[in-house]
Amino acid sequence: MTTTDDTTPEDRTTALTGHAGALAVAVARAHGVETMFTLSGAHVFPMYDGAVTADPPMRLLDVRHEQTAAFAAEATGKLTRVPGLAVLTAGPGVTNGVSAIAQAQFAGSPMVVVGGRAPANRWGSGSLQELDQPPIIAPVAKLARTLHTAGDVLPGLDAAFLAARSAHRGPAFVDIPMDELFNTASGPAPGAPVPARIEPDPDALTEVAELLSSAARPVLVLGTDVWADGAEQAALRFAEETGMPTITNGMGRGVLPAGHPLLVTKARGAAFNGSDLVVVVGTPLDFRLGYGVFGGKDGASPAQVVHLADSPGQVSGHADLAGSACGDLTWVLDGVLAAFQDLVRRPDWSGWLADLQDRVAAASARDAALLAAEADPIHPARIYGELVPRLAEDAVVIGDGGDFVSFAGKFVEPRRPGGWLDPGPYGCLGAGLGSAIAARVARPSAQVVLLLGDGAAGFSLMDVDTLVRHRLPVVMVVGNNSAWALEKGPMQMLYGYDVAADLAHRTSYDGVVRALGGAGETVTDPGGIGPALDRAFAADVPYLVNVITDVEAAYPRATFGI
Ligand SMILES: Cc1ncc(C[n+]2csc(CCOP(=O)(O)OP(=O)(O)O)c2C)c(N)n1
Ligand SMILES: [Mg+2]
Repeated sequence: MTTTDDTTPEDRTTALTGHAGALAVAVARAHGVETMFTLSGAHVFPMYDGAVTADPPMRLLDVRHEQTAAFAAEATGKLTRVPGLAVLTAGPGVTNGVSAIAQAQFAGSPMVVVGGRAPANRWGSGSLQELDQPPIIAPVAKLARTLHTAGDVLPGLDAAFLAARSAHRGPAFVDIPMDELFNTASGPAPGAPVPARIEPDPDALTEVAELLSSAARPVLVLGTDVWADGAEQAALRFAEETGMPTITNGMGRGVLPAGHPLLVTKARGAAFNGSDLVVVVGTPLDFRLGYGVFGGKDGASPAQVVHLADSPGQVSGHADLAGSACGDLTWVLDGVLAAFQDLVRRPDWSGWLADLQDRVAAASARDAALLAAEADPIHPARIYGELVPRLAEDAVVIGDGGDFVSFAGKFVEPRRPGGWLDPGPYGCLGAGLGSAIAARVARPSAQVVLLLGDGAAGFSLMDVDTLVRHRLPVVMVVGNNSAWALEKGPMQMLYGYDVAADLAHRTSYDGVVRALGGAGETVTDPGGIGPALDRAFAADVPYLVNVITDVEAAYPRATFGI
């Protein structure tokens, strides 16, 4: 690729000339991309040539299944808040990435997928993998379009990155016909514009502050977009200055660190049932939050609900809202706080907070017994009893599974934001290895712990091969209950029997990892978990601790999300 400086004083633009793959890499780099996740296909070769000939080269991370490439891009977006980039070859490469793209759309994760596409000059003649892909992707992405010519790549991909990075964030997809991807074009260097911050309506902020000042038992909920929007400091400030009891979910976990006196996630039921005002920030009012209805049991009135969102389209359309505001979440939170502090009436919530704190303490005491359980077969909680004290402050913990991951949500309380990855509202099994690869790359010196149900493990474990080839050590822990437990329990409950819910007895998932060049061990005795984890953290290869757990120890679930 050549770069020319057009240095007339009036027009100091830099022009790029190169094949479309090189131009695409230049755009991605301008938007902060450092790694291209991919699985080979001739339709996208120029993307690789663009990566290896760039100065400096862009890192290529080649995986064993396109779902892993796409989940790695999604996790990169979540962890770094810079769009992750997946390059998927035409046809099946792209369709294998659809679940991860949908997951990114549901979770608001910034990512860009560049798809290969059958050549334009043969379109309609039946060339290999000739599939019109944007119509398949459009329902699950912010943007899905074909860049028809090499000349479209600079502006088209720049626009895709801008869409992915703009609130509400999400996936953007482009495909480029193979003949055009090999073609040369030139154009102005990508501007990589920074998305404009959305200004909230000041009147809406004042109304929310007024609702807050007349609340007796408020609760604050902080979700994924607080982190995605870079509002974690504003959110902590808001919680601490108002003194509101706070519950976190998704990537909002860790905004109030574990043990923070205002963090009442462990008293969630009592907080929501007893509250008269729930202020939900940066997360949809979906099944995870009772569809936005809090309390109202036994003839009591439900709590009033305020929804604060990162963009207009995210404000709930189905919930009965007492107030709402949208925009850049730092501005929203600081704006509500300033308006609240201007009000004469500053309510005293200390009694309400103290009551919830007592409940948190009681719940923690109850948990302590489970975390130390000596049961045989092993209770999954015991794994967290051993893992949590071994986690460093900057650990990245990834959950991929059913009940096993629900237990993680209950027992692993992050000490800082940006280190907890769960599947989010799309709930797609199989993100595990892709997320672990992304985490190891994004946080080279942090602990990376991947928690896998034995069922979930089957979706992506072959990509341990990728960890091995690219020398990416991570710690994997399988909660091996020989079942799809999160489905087995409900089916038993509904039918009194279950089918299609059992897995092979005590499969050696650590053996799979060893066969692929990593290491690991099976643990059947509760006392063996801690030492096995120590060996896993000390290993310099991917290491899987396969813990045989009790299938009867189901997660006590209040909702199945339907
Ligand atoms: C791609 C995908 N397929 C199926 C499901 C439905 N599902 C949700 S949880 C679950 C069971 C997971 O089993 P496992 O990973 O072993 O965890 P466990 O519940 O046994 O702890 C299934 C099948 C899903 N969420 N995603
Ligand atoms: Mg299982």
